Amino acid sequence: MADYQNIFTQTQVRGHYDAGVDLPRPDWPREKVKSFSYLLGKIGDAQIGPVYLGGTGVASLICGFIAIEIIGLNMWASVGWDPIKFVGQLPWLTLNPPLAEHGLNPFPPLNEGGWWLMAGFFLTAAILLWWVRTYRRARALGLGTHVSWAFASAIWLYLVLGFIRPIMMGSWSEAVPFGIFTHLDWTNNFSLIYGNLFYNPFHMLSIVFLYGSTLLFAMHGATILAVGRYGGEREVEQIVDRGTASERAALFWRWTMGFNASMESIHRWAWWFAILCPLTGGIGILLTGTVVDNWFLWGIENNFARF
Ligand code: 07D
Ligand code: 07D
Repeated sequence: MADYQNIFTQTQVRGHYDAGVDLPRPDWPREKVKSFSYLLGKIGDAQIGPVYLGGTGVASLICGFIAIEIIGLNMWASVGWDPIKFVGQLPWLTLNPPLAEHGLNPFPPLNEGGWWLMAGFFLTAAILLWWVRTYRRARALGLGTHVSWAFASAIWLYLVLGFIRPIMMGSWSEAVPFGIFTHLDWTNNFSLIYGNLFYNPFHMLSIVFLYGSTLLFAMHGATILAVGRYGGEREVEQIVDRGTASERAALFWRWTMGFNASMESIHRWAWWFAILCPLTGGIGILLTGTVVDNWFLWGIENNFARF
């Protein structure tokens, strides 16, 4: 592409409308939406479109819409259909999973968890369909499927929390409620019930990769911005045509910490750190209540926790 944009660009470079690369098989009519936004151009690409809807995209949006409707209408009903209370109390409103007495019954009474199961079904369908969309769009463009596998890692934790672990525990009541503060309460209670999640080694690992991801992201983002004046944001070209930007970036990290990643490997570092955060987290949640009932006592048994 001929356009050049970075955070130091004072004027917005705006060429002709770019419909993207030609693909072997014609897909969605791409030329319908043709517009530019000055404000979007301030933070990224100014061009709006081409937007791809496609079968799985449309199906996902419909499922997502149904899930949000079920959750929203249940919340609204819980404040007696008062619109002011609905908006004012939104962060505290909730749609809870089935009561414990219903176990894994797939059809509990609607007001005792039936609506939650239905919303969960449609939300999960929406998320999985969106995953298929990321995979198929990547393939259609001849890309690797790295984004899809990263997304799959988040979906793994989501499925552990709301589907796999509840099934292993024999009750939907183990799952997370749909609600802003109630899902925080659930998280806090989960830690308390199972003897302090801090002593779960997989929670520790998940935190390592969460913190590590922000650190790597900050280091990489900062490095590339710092060498932007030497064209360093054209990272891939710098792998094969090592201009002064890449050399300076590498030297900076060798000077300051003795080692530098390469223009290519830094993205693998970032990808693995991001993926390992929910991957290890999901393992930790799956073990809780199934294999280990109290992480603090488990820590004492394994000689790393002390009274
Ligand atoms: C910035 C990309 C944009 C995405 C956003 C999220 C919704 C929910 C509400 C149905 C980084 C959009 C939110 C569509 C609509 C209703 C009622 C991503 C960015 C802005 N949480 N959590 C939040 C979810 C769990 C925890 C915020 C989802 C676990 C803690 C938001 C899930 C546990 C804190 C949210 C999920 C847990 C939050 C901001 C699913 C352990 C906070 C999220 C599907 C992992 C923070 C009030 C964000 C907060 C927060 C959404 C699961 C813990 C509402 C969709 C059960 C401790 N969570 N969460 O920016 O401010 O993500 O809460 O699994 O402190 Mg959570
Ligand atoms: C939630 C993956 C699912 C999301 C998906 C997205 C939509 C929205 C909308 C487009 C985030 C779907 C999106 C539907 C579409 C729009 C607008 C990923 C999700 C598929 N903890 N903790 C973690 C810390 C404590 C607890 C992970 C720190 C306490 C529980 C993380 C601290 C207690 C769980 C982490 C701390 C406790 C966790 C999450 C400090 C509470 C989990 C990683 C400093 C009092 C989860 C093993 C992640 C986990 C988890 C960090 C403390 C409880 C590393 C830093 C002791 C129950 N905690 N935590 O990627 O995996 O989440 O644990 O105190 O389940 Mg914790």
